This record gives sequence, C-alpha cells and structure tokens, in this order.
Amino acid sequence: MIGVFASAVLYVAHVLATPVIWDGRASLNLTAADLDSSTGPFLTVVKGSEAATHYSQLLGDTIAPTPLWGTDSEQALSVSIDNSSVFLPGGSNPQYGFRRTDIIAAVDGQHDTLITQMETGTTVFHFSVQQDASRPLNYSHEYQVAFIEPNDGSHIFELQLGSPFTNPTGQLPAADAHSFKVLDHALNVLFSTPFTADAWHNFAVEVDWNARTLAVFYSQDAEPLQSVTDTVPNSSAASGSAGQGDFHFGVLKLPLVNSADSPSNQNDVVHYGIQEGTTEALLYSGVFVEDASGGVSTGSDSVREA
Ligand SMILES: *[C@@H]1O[C@H](CO)[C@@H](O)[C@H](O)[C@H]1NC(C)=O
Ligand SMILES: *[C@@H]1O[C@H](CO)[C@@H](O)[C@H](O)[C@H]1NC(C)=O
Ligand SMILES: *[C@@H]1O[C@H](CO)[C@@H](O)[C@H](O)[C@H]1NC(C)=O
Ligand SMILES: CC(=O)N[C@H]1CO[C@H](CO)[C@@H](O)[C@@H]1O
Repeated sequence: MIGVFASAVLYVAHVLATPVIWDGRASLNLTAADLDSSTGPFLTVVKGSEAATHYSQLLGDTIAPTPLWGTDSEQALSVSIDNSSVFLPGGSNPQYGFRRTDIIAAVDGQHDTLITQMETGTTVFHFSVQQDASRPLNYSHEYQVAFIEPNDGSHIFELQLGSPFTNPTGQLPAADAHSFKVLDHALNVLFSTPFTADAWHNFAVEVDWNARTLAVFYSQDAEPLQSVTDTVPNSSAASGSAGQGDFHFGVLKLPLVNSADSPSNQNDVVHYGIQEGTTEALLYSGVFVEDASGGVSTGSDSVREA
C-alpha cells in the first residue's frame, strides 16, 4: 500500500488541471425546469411516473455541496425514491422489483456521443454522496447508487450500499450493510468504508478503458482524495464499445425475495419481490468526469507536483 500511495502522490494534480470531459456539478443557475426537461448536464428520464423534480431537487443554498472542489459555483442535488418510482423502459414492462431514480450524464439530453468521450483512454469518474437524514435508506435492501452500465446490463464499476440481494434471503441487515462498497465488474469489493452521517463521502474511480483496470480514490469533506486501492484488473468487462455505457448516479433499490412468487420469478429482481414503498433519498454533489492524462484531481487545494 505504501508504494501505491507514493505513486498516487506523484499524480496529484491541481483541480481542473486535467480536462473535464463532462461536468455534473449543478451550476447555481440550473433550474427545476431544466431538470424536468433534461436540459443541462442530466438526463432525468429513468424514474417513476411523476415529473423529474418530484424525485430530484436542486438544493440551492440549503445544503452546501462537498467542499472538495470549492463551494461557490455548485449546488447539491437530492435524489429520492418512493412507491411511485417504478421505471417503464420504453414505456412498457414496468420494473416492479425496483424502486429507482437514476440521473444519467448527458448534455441537454444527448448521452450517446458523451459515452464515447467519457469512456476512451483513461478517465476518472468523480462523485460525492451524503445521507439525507430525513429520508434514510433501508439497509436490509441492496442499493446500487453510482455505476456505468453497458448494454449487457453489467456494471464496469458500482458503488453499492445496504445488504446485497440474495436468494434465499440471508441475515438482514448484512454485516457491512451500512458501508459503501466499490465493486468491480465481477462484483468483487475493491474498497469499503462506513457511510457515516453529516459528511460528504468523496469517491473517484479511474478507469483505463484500454487495459481494463480500475483504481479507487476516496476522502471525506475537504480532505484531498487519497488512493485506496491498487490499479486492479477488471478484464471481465467487455472491451471496446460493448464495454461502454451510460454513467448513472441516484438511488436504485433492489427488492427482497417474495416467497409468494414462483421460483423463477424470485430471481427476477427487476420485476418481482418485496418493496415497502418508503420515501428514501441520497444527496449528491461533485459529480464530474475528467481525462486522467494530467493525473487525478484530488481537490481544490491540491498542488500539481509532476
Ligand atoms: C449558468 O452558469 C454557467 C456558469 O456557471 C454558464 O456557463 C451558463 O451559461 C449559465 N446558464 C444560463 C442559462 O445562464
Ligand atoms: C406500491 O406500488 C405497488 C406497485 O404499484 C403496489 O402494488 C403496492 O400496493 C404499493 N404499496 C404501497 C404501500 O402503496
Ligand atoms: C426495511 O425492509 C425490511 C425488509 O423488507 C422491512 O421488514 C422493514 O419494515 C423495512 N423498514 C422500513 C422502515 O420500511
Ligand atoms: C480485483 C480484480 O482483479 N477484479 C476482477 C477483474 O476482472 C478479472 C477478469 O475477469 C477478474 O478475475 C478479477 O477478479
């Protein structure tokens, strides 16, 4: 680990020293109408039947964003689910097993071209997460909260919370349910840390799209990001365009097995299972994607040493 840390220090770069490919740090002038129309950096269509702003709110000056990147030009965003959060992909076949609100990286609704821009060479996916004290998650369930999803439905990496879905259902909540887990494509846990209250948890995942490797960085609040893993292989992910996909963040809650369902339906987590229909939320800020050619940005106070 010492060697890993030393090499990470060499990569320390001033904030924005490397090109930002997509900036999801909500500017202060982004409006609710922009969220509803997917104008600006977010595609907001993966949600239930209500308008996007029923499930995601711009927080203005009510809750400060992560201090990692400076606080004067960004507002935090809440993302919530309730019992209406049943997504109908393409307008049919409702996903009754899930409750989900996903925000997808886009530019005024356009996301396909952005995928190839964000997922070429070596790029870094930054996101900061905080608890919403008034709308807690239910840690007996699994939550997939940030991930890149190619067309095969797998995840290049994933930030997970709660108790991983199992059939049959195991002991709930799982031992590490209250911890963030950063998973690789093969669902190995690369890094885990407790989801403590009243703090911004800052993550960065560096993806080398050619070598198919991952590296994870983490800090809290204004602390500079630190390397917390080696650069590890992720070669179960497809190479080329088959391994590229939308960058999602939000709240995706998996069900528990419903013993009343048929055995095959019990494994169909998308469409079947138990959901309580509670209102739950997470707060996000500091979401952006950068090119890693100049190193990984570790915070607004970091200094380029290279
Ligand atoms: C919002 O502010 C950003 C800079 O923070 C600026 O680039 C953008 O043009 C502004 N948008 C509108 C609609 O005024
Ligand atoms: C939640 O929604 C599902 C699917 O529409 C419905 O079957 C269920 O009765 C609802 N539960 C509550 C608590 O409203
Ligand atoms: C959390 O989920 C479990 C499992 O479905 C359920 O028994 C419990 O009532 C839920 N808690 C809340 C607060 O909804
Ligand atoms: C950490 C790690 O090595 N993760 C996986 C990346 O992909 C390879 C190839 O499928 C897996 O064997 C690794 O477990």
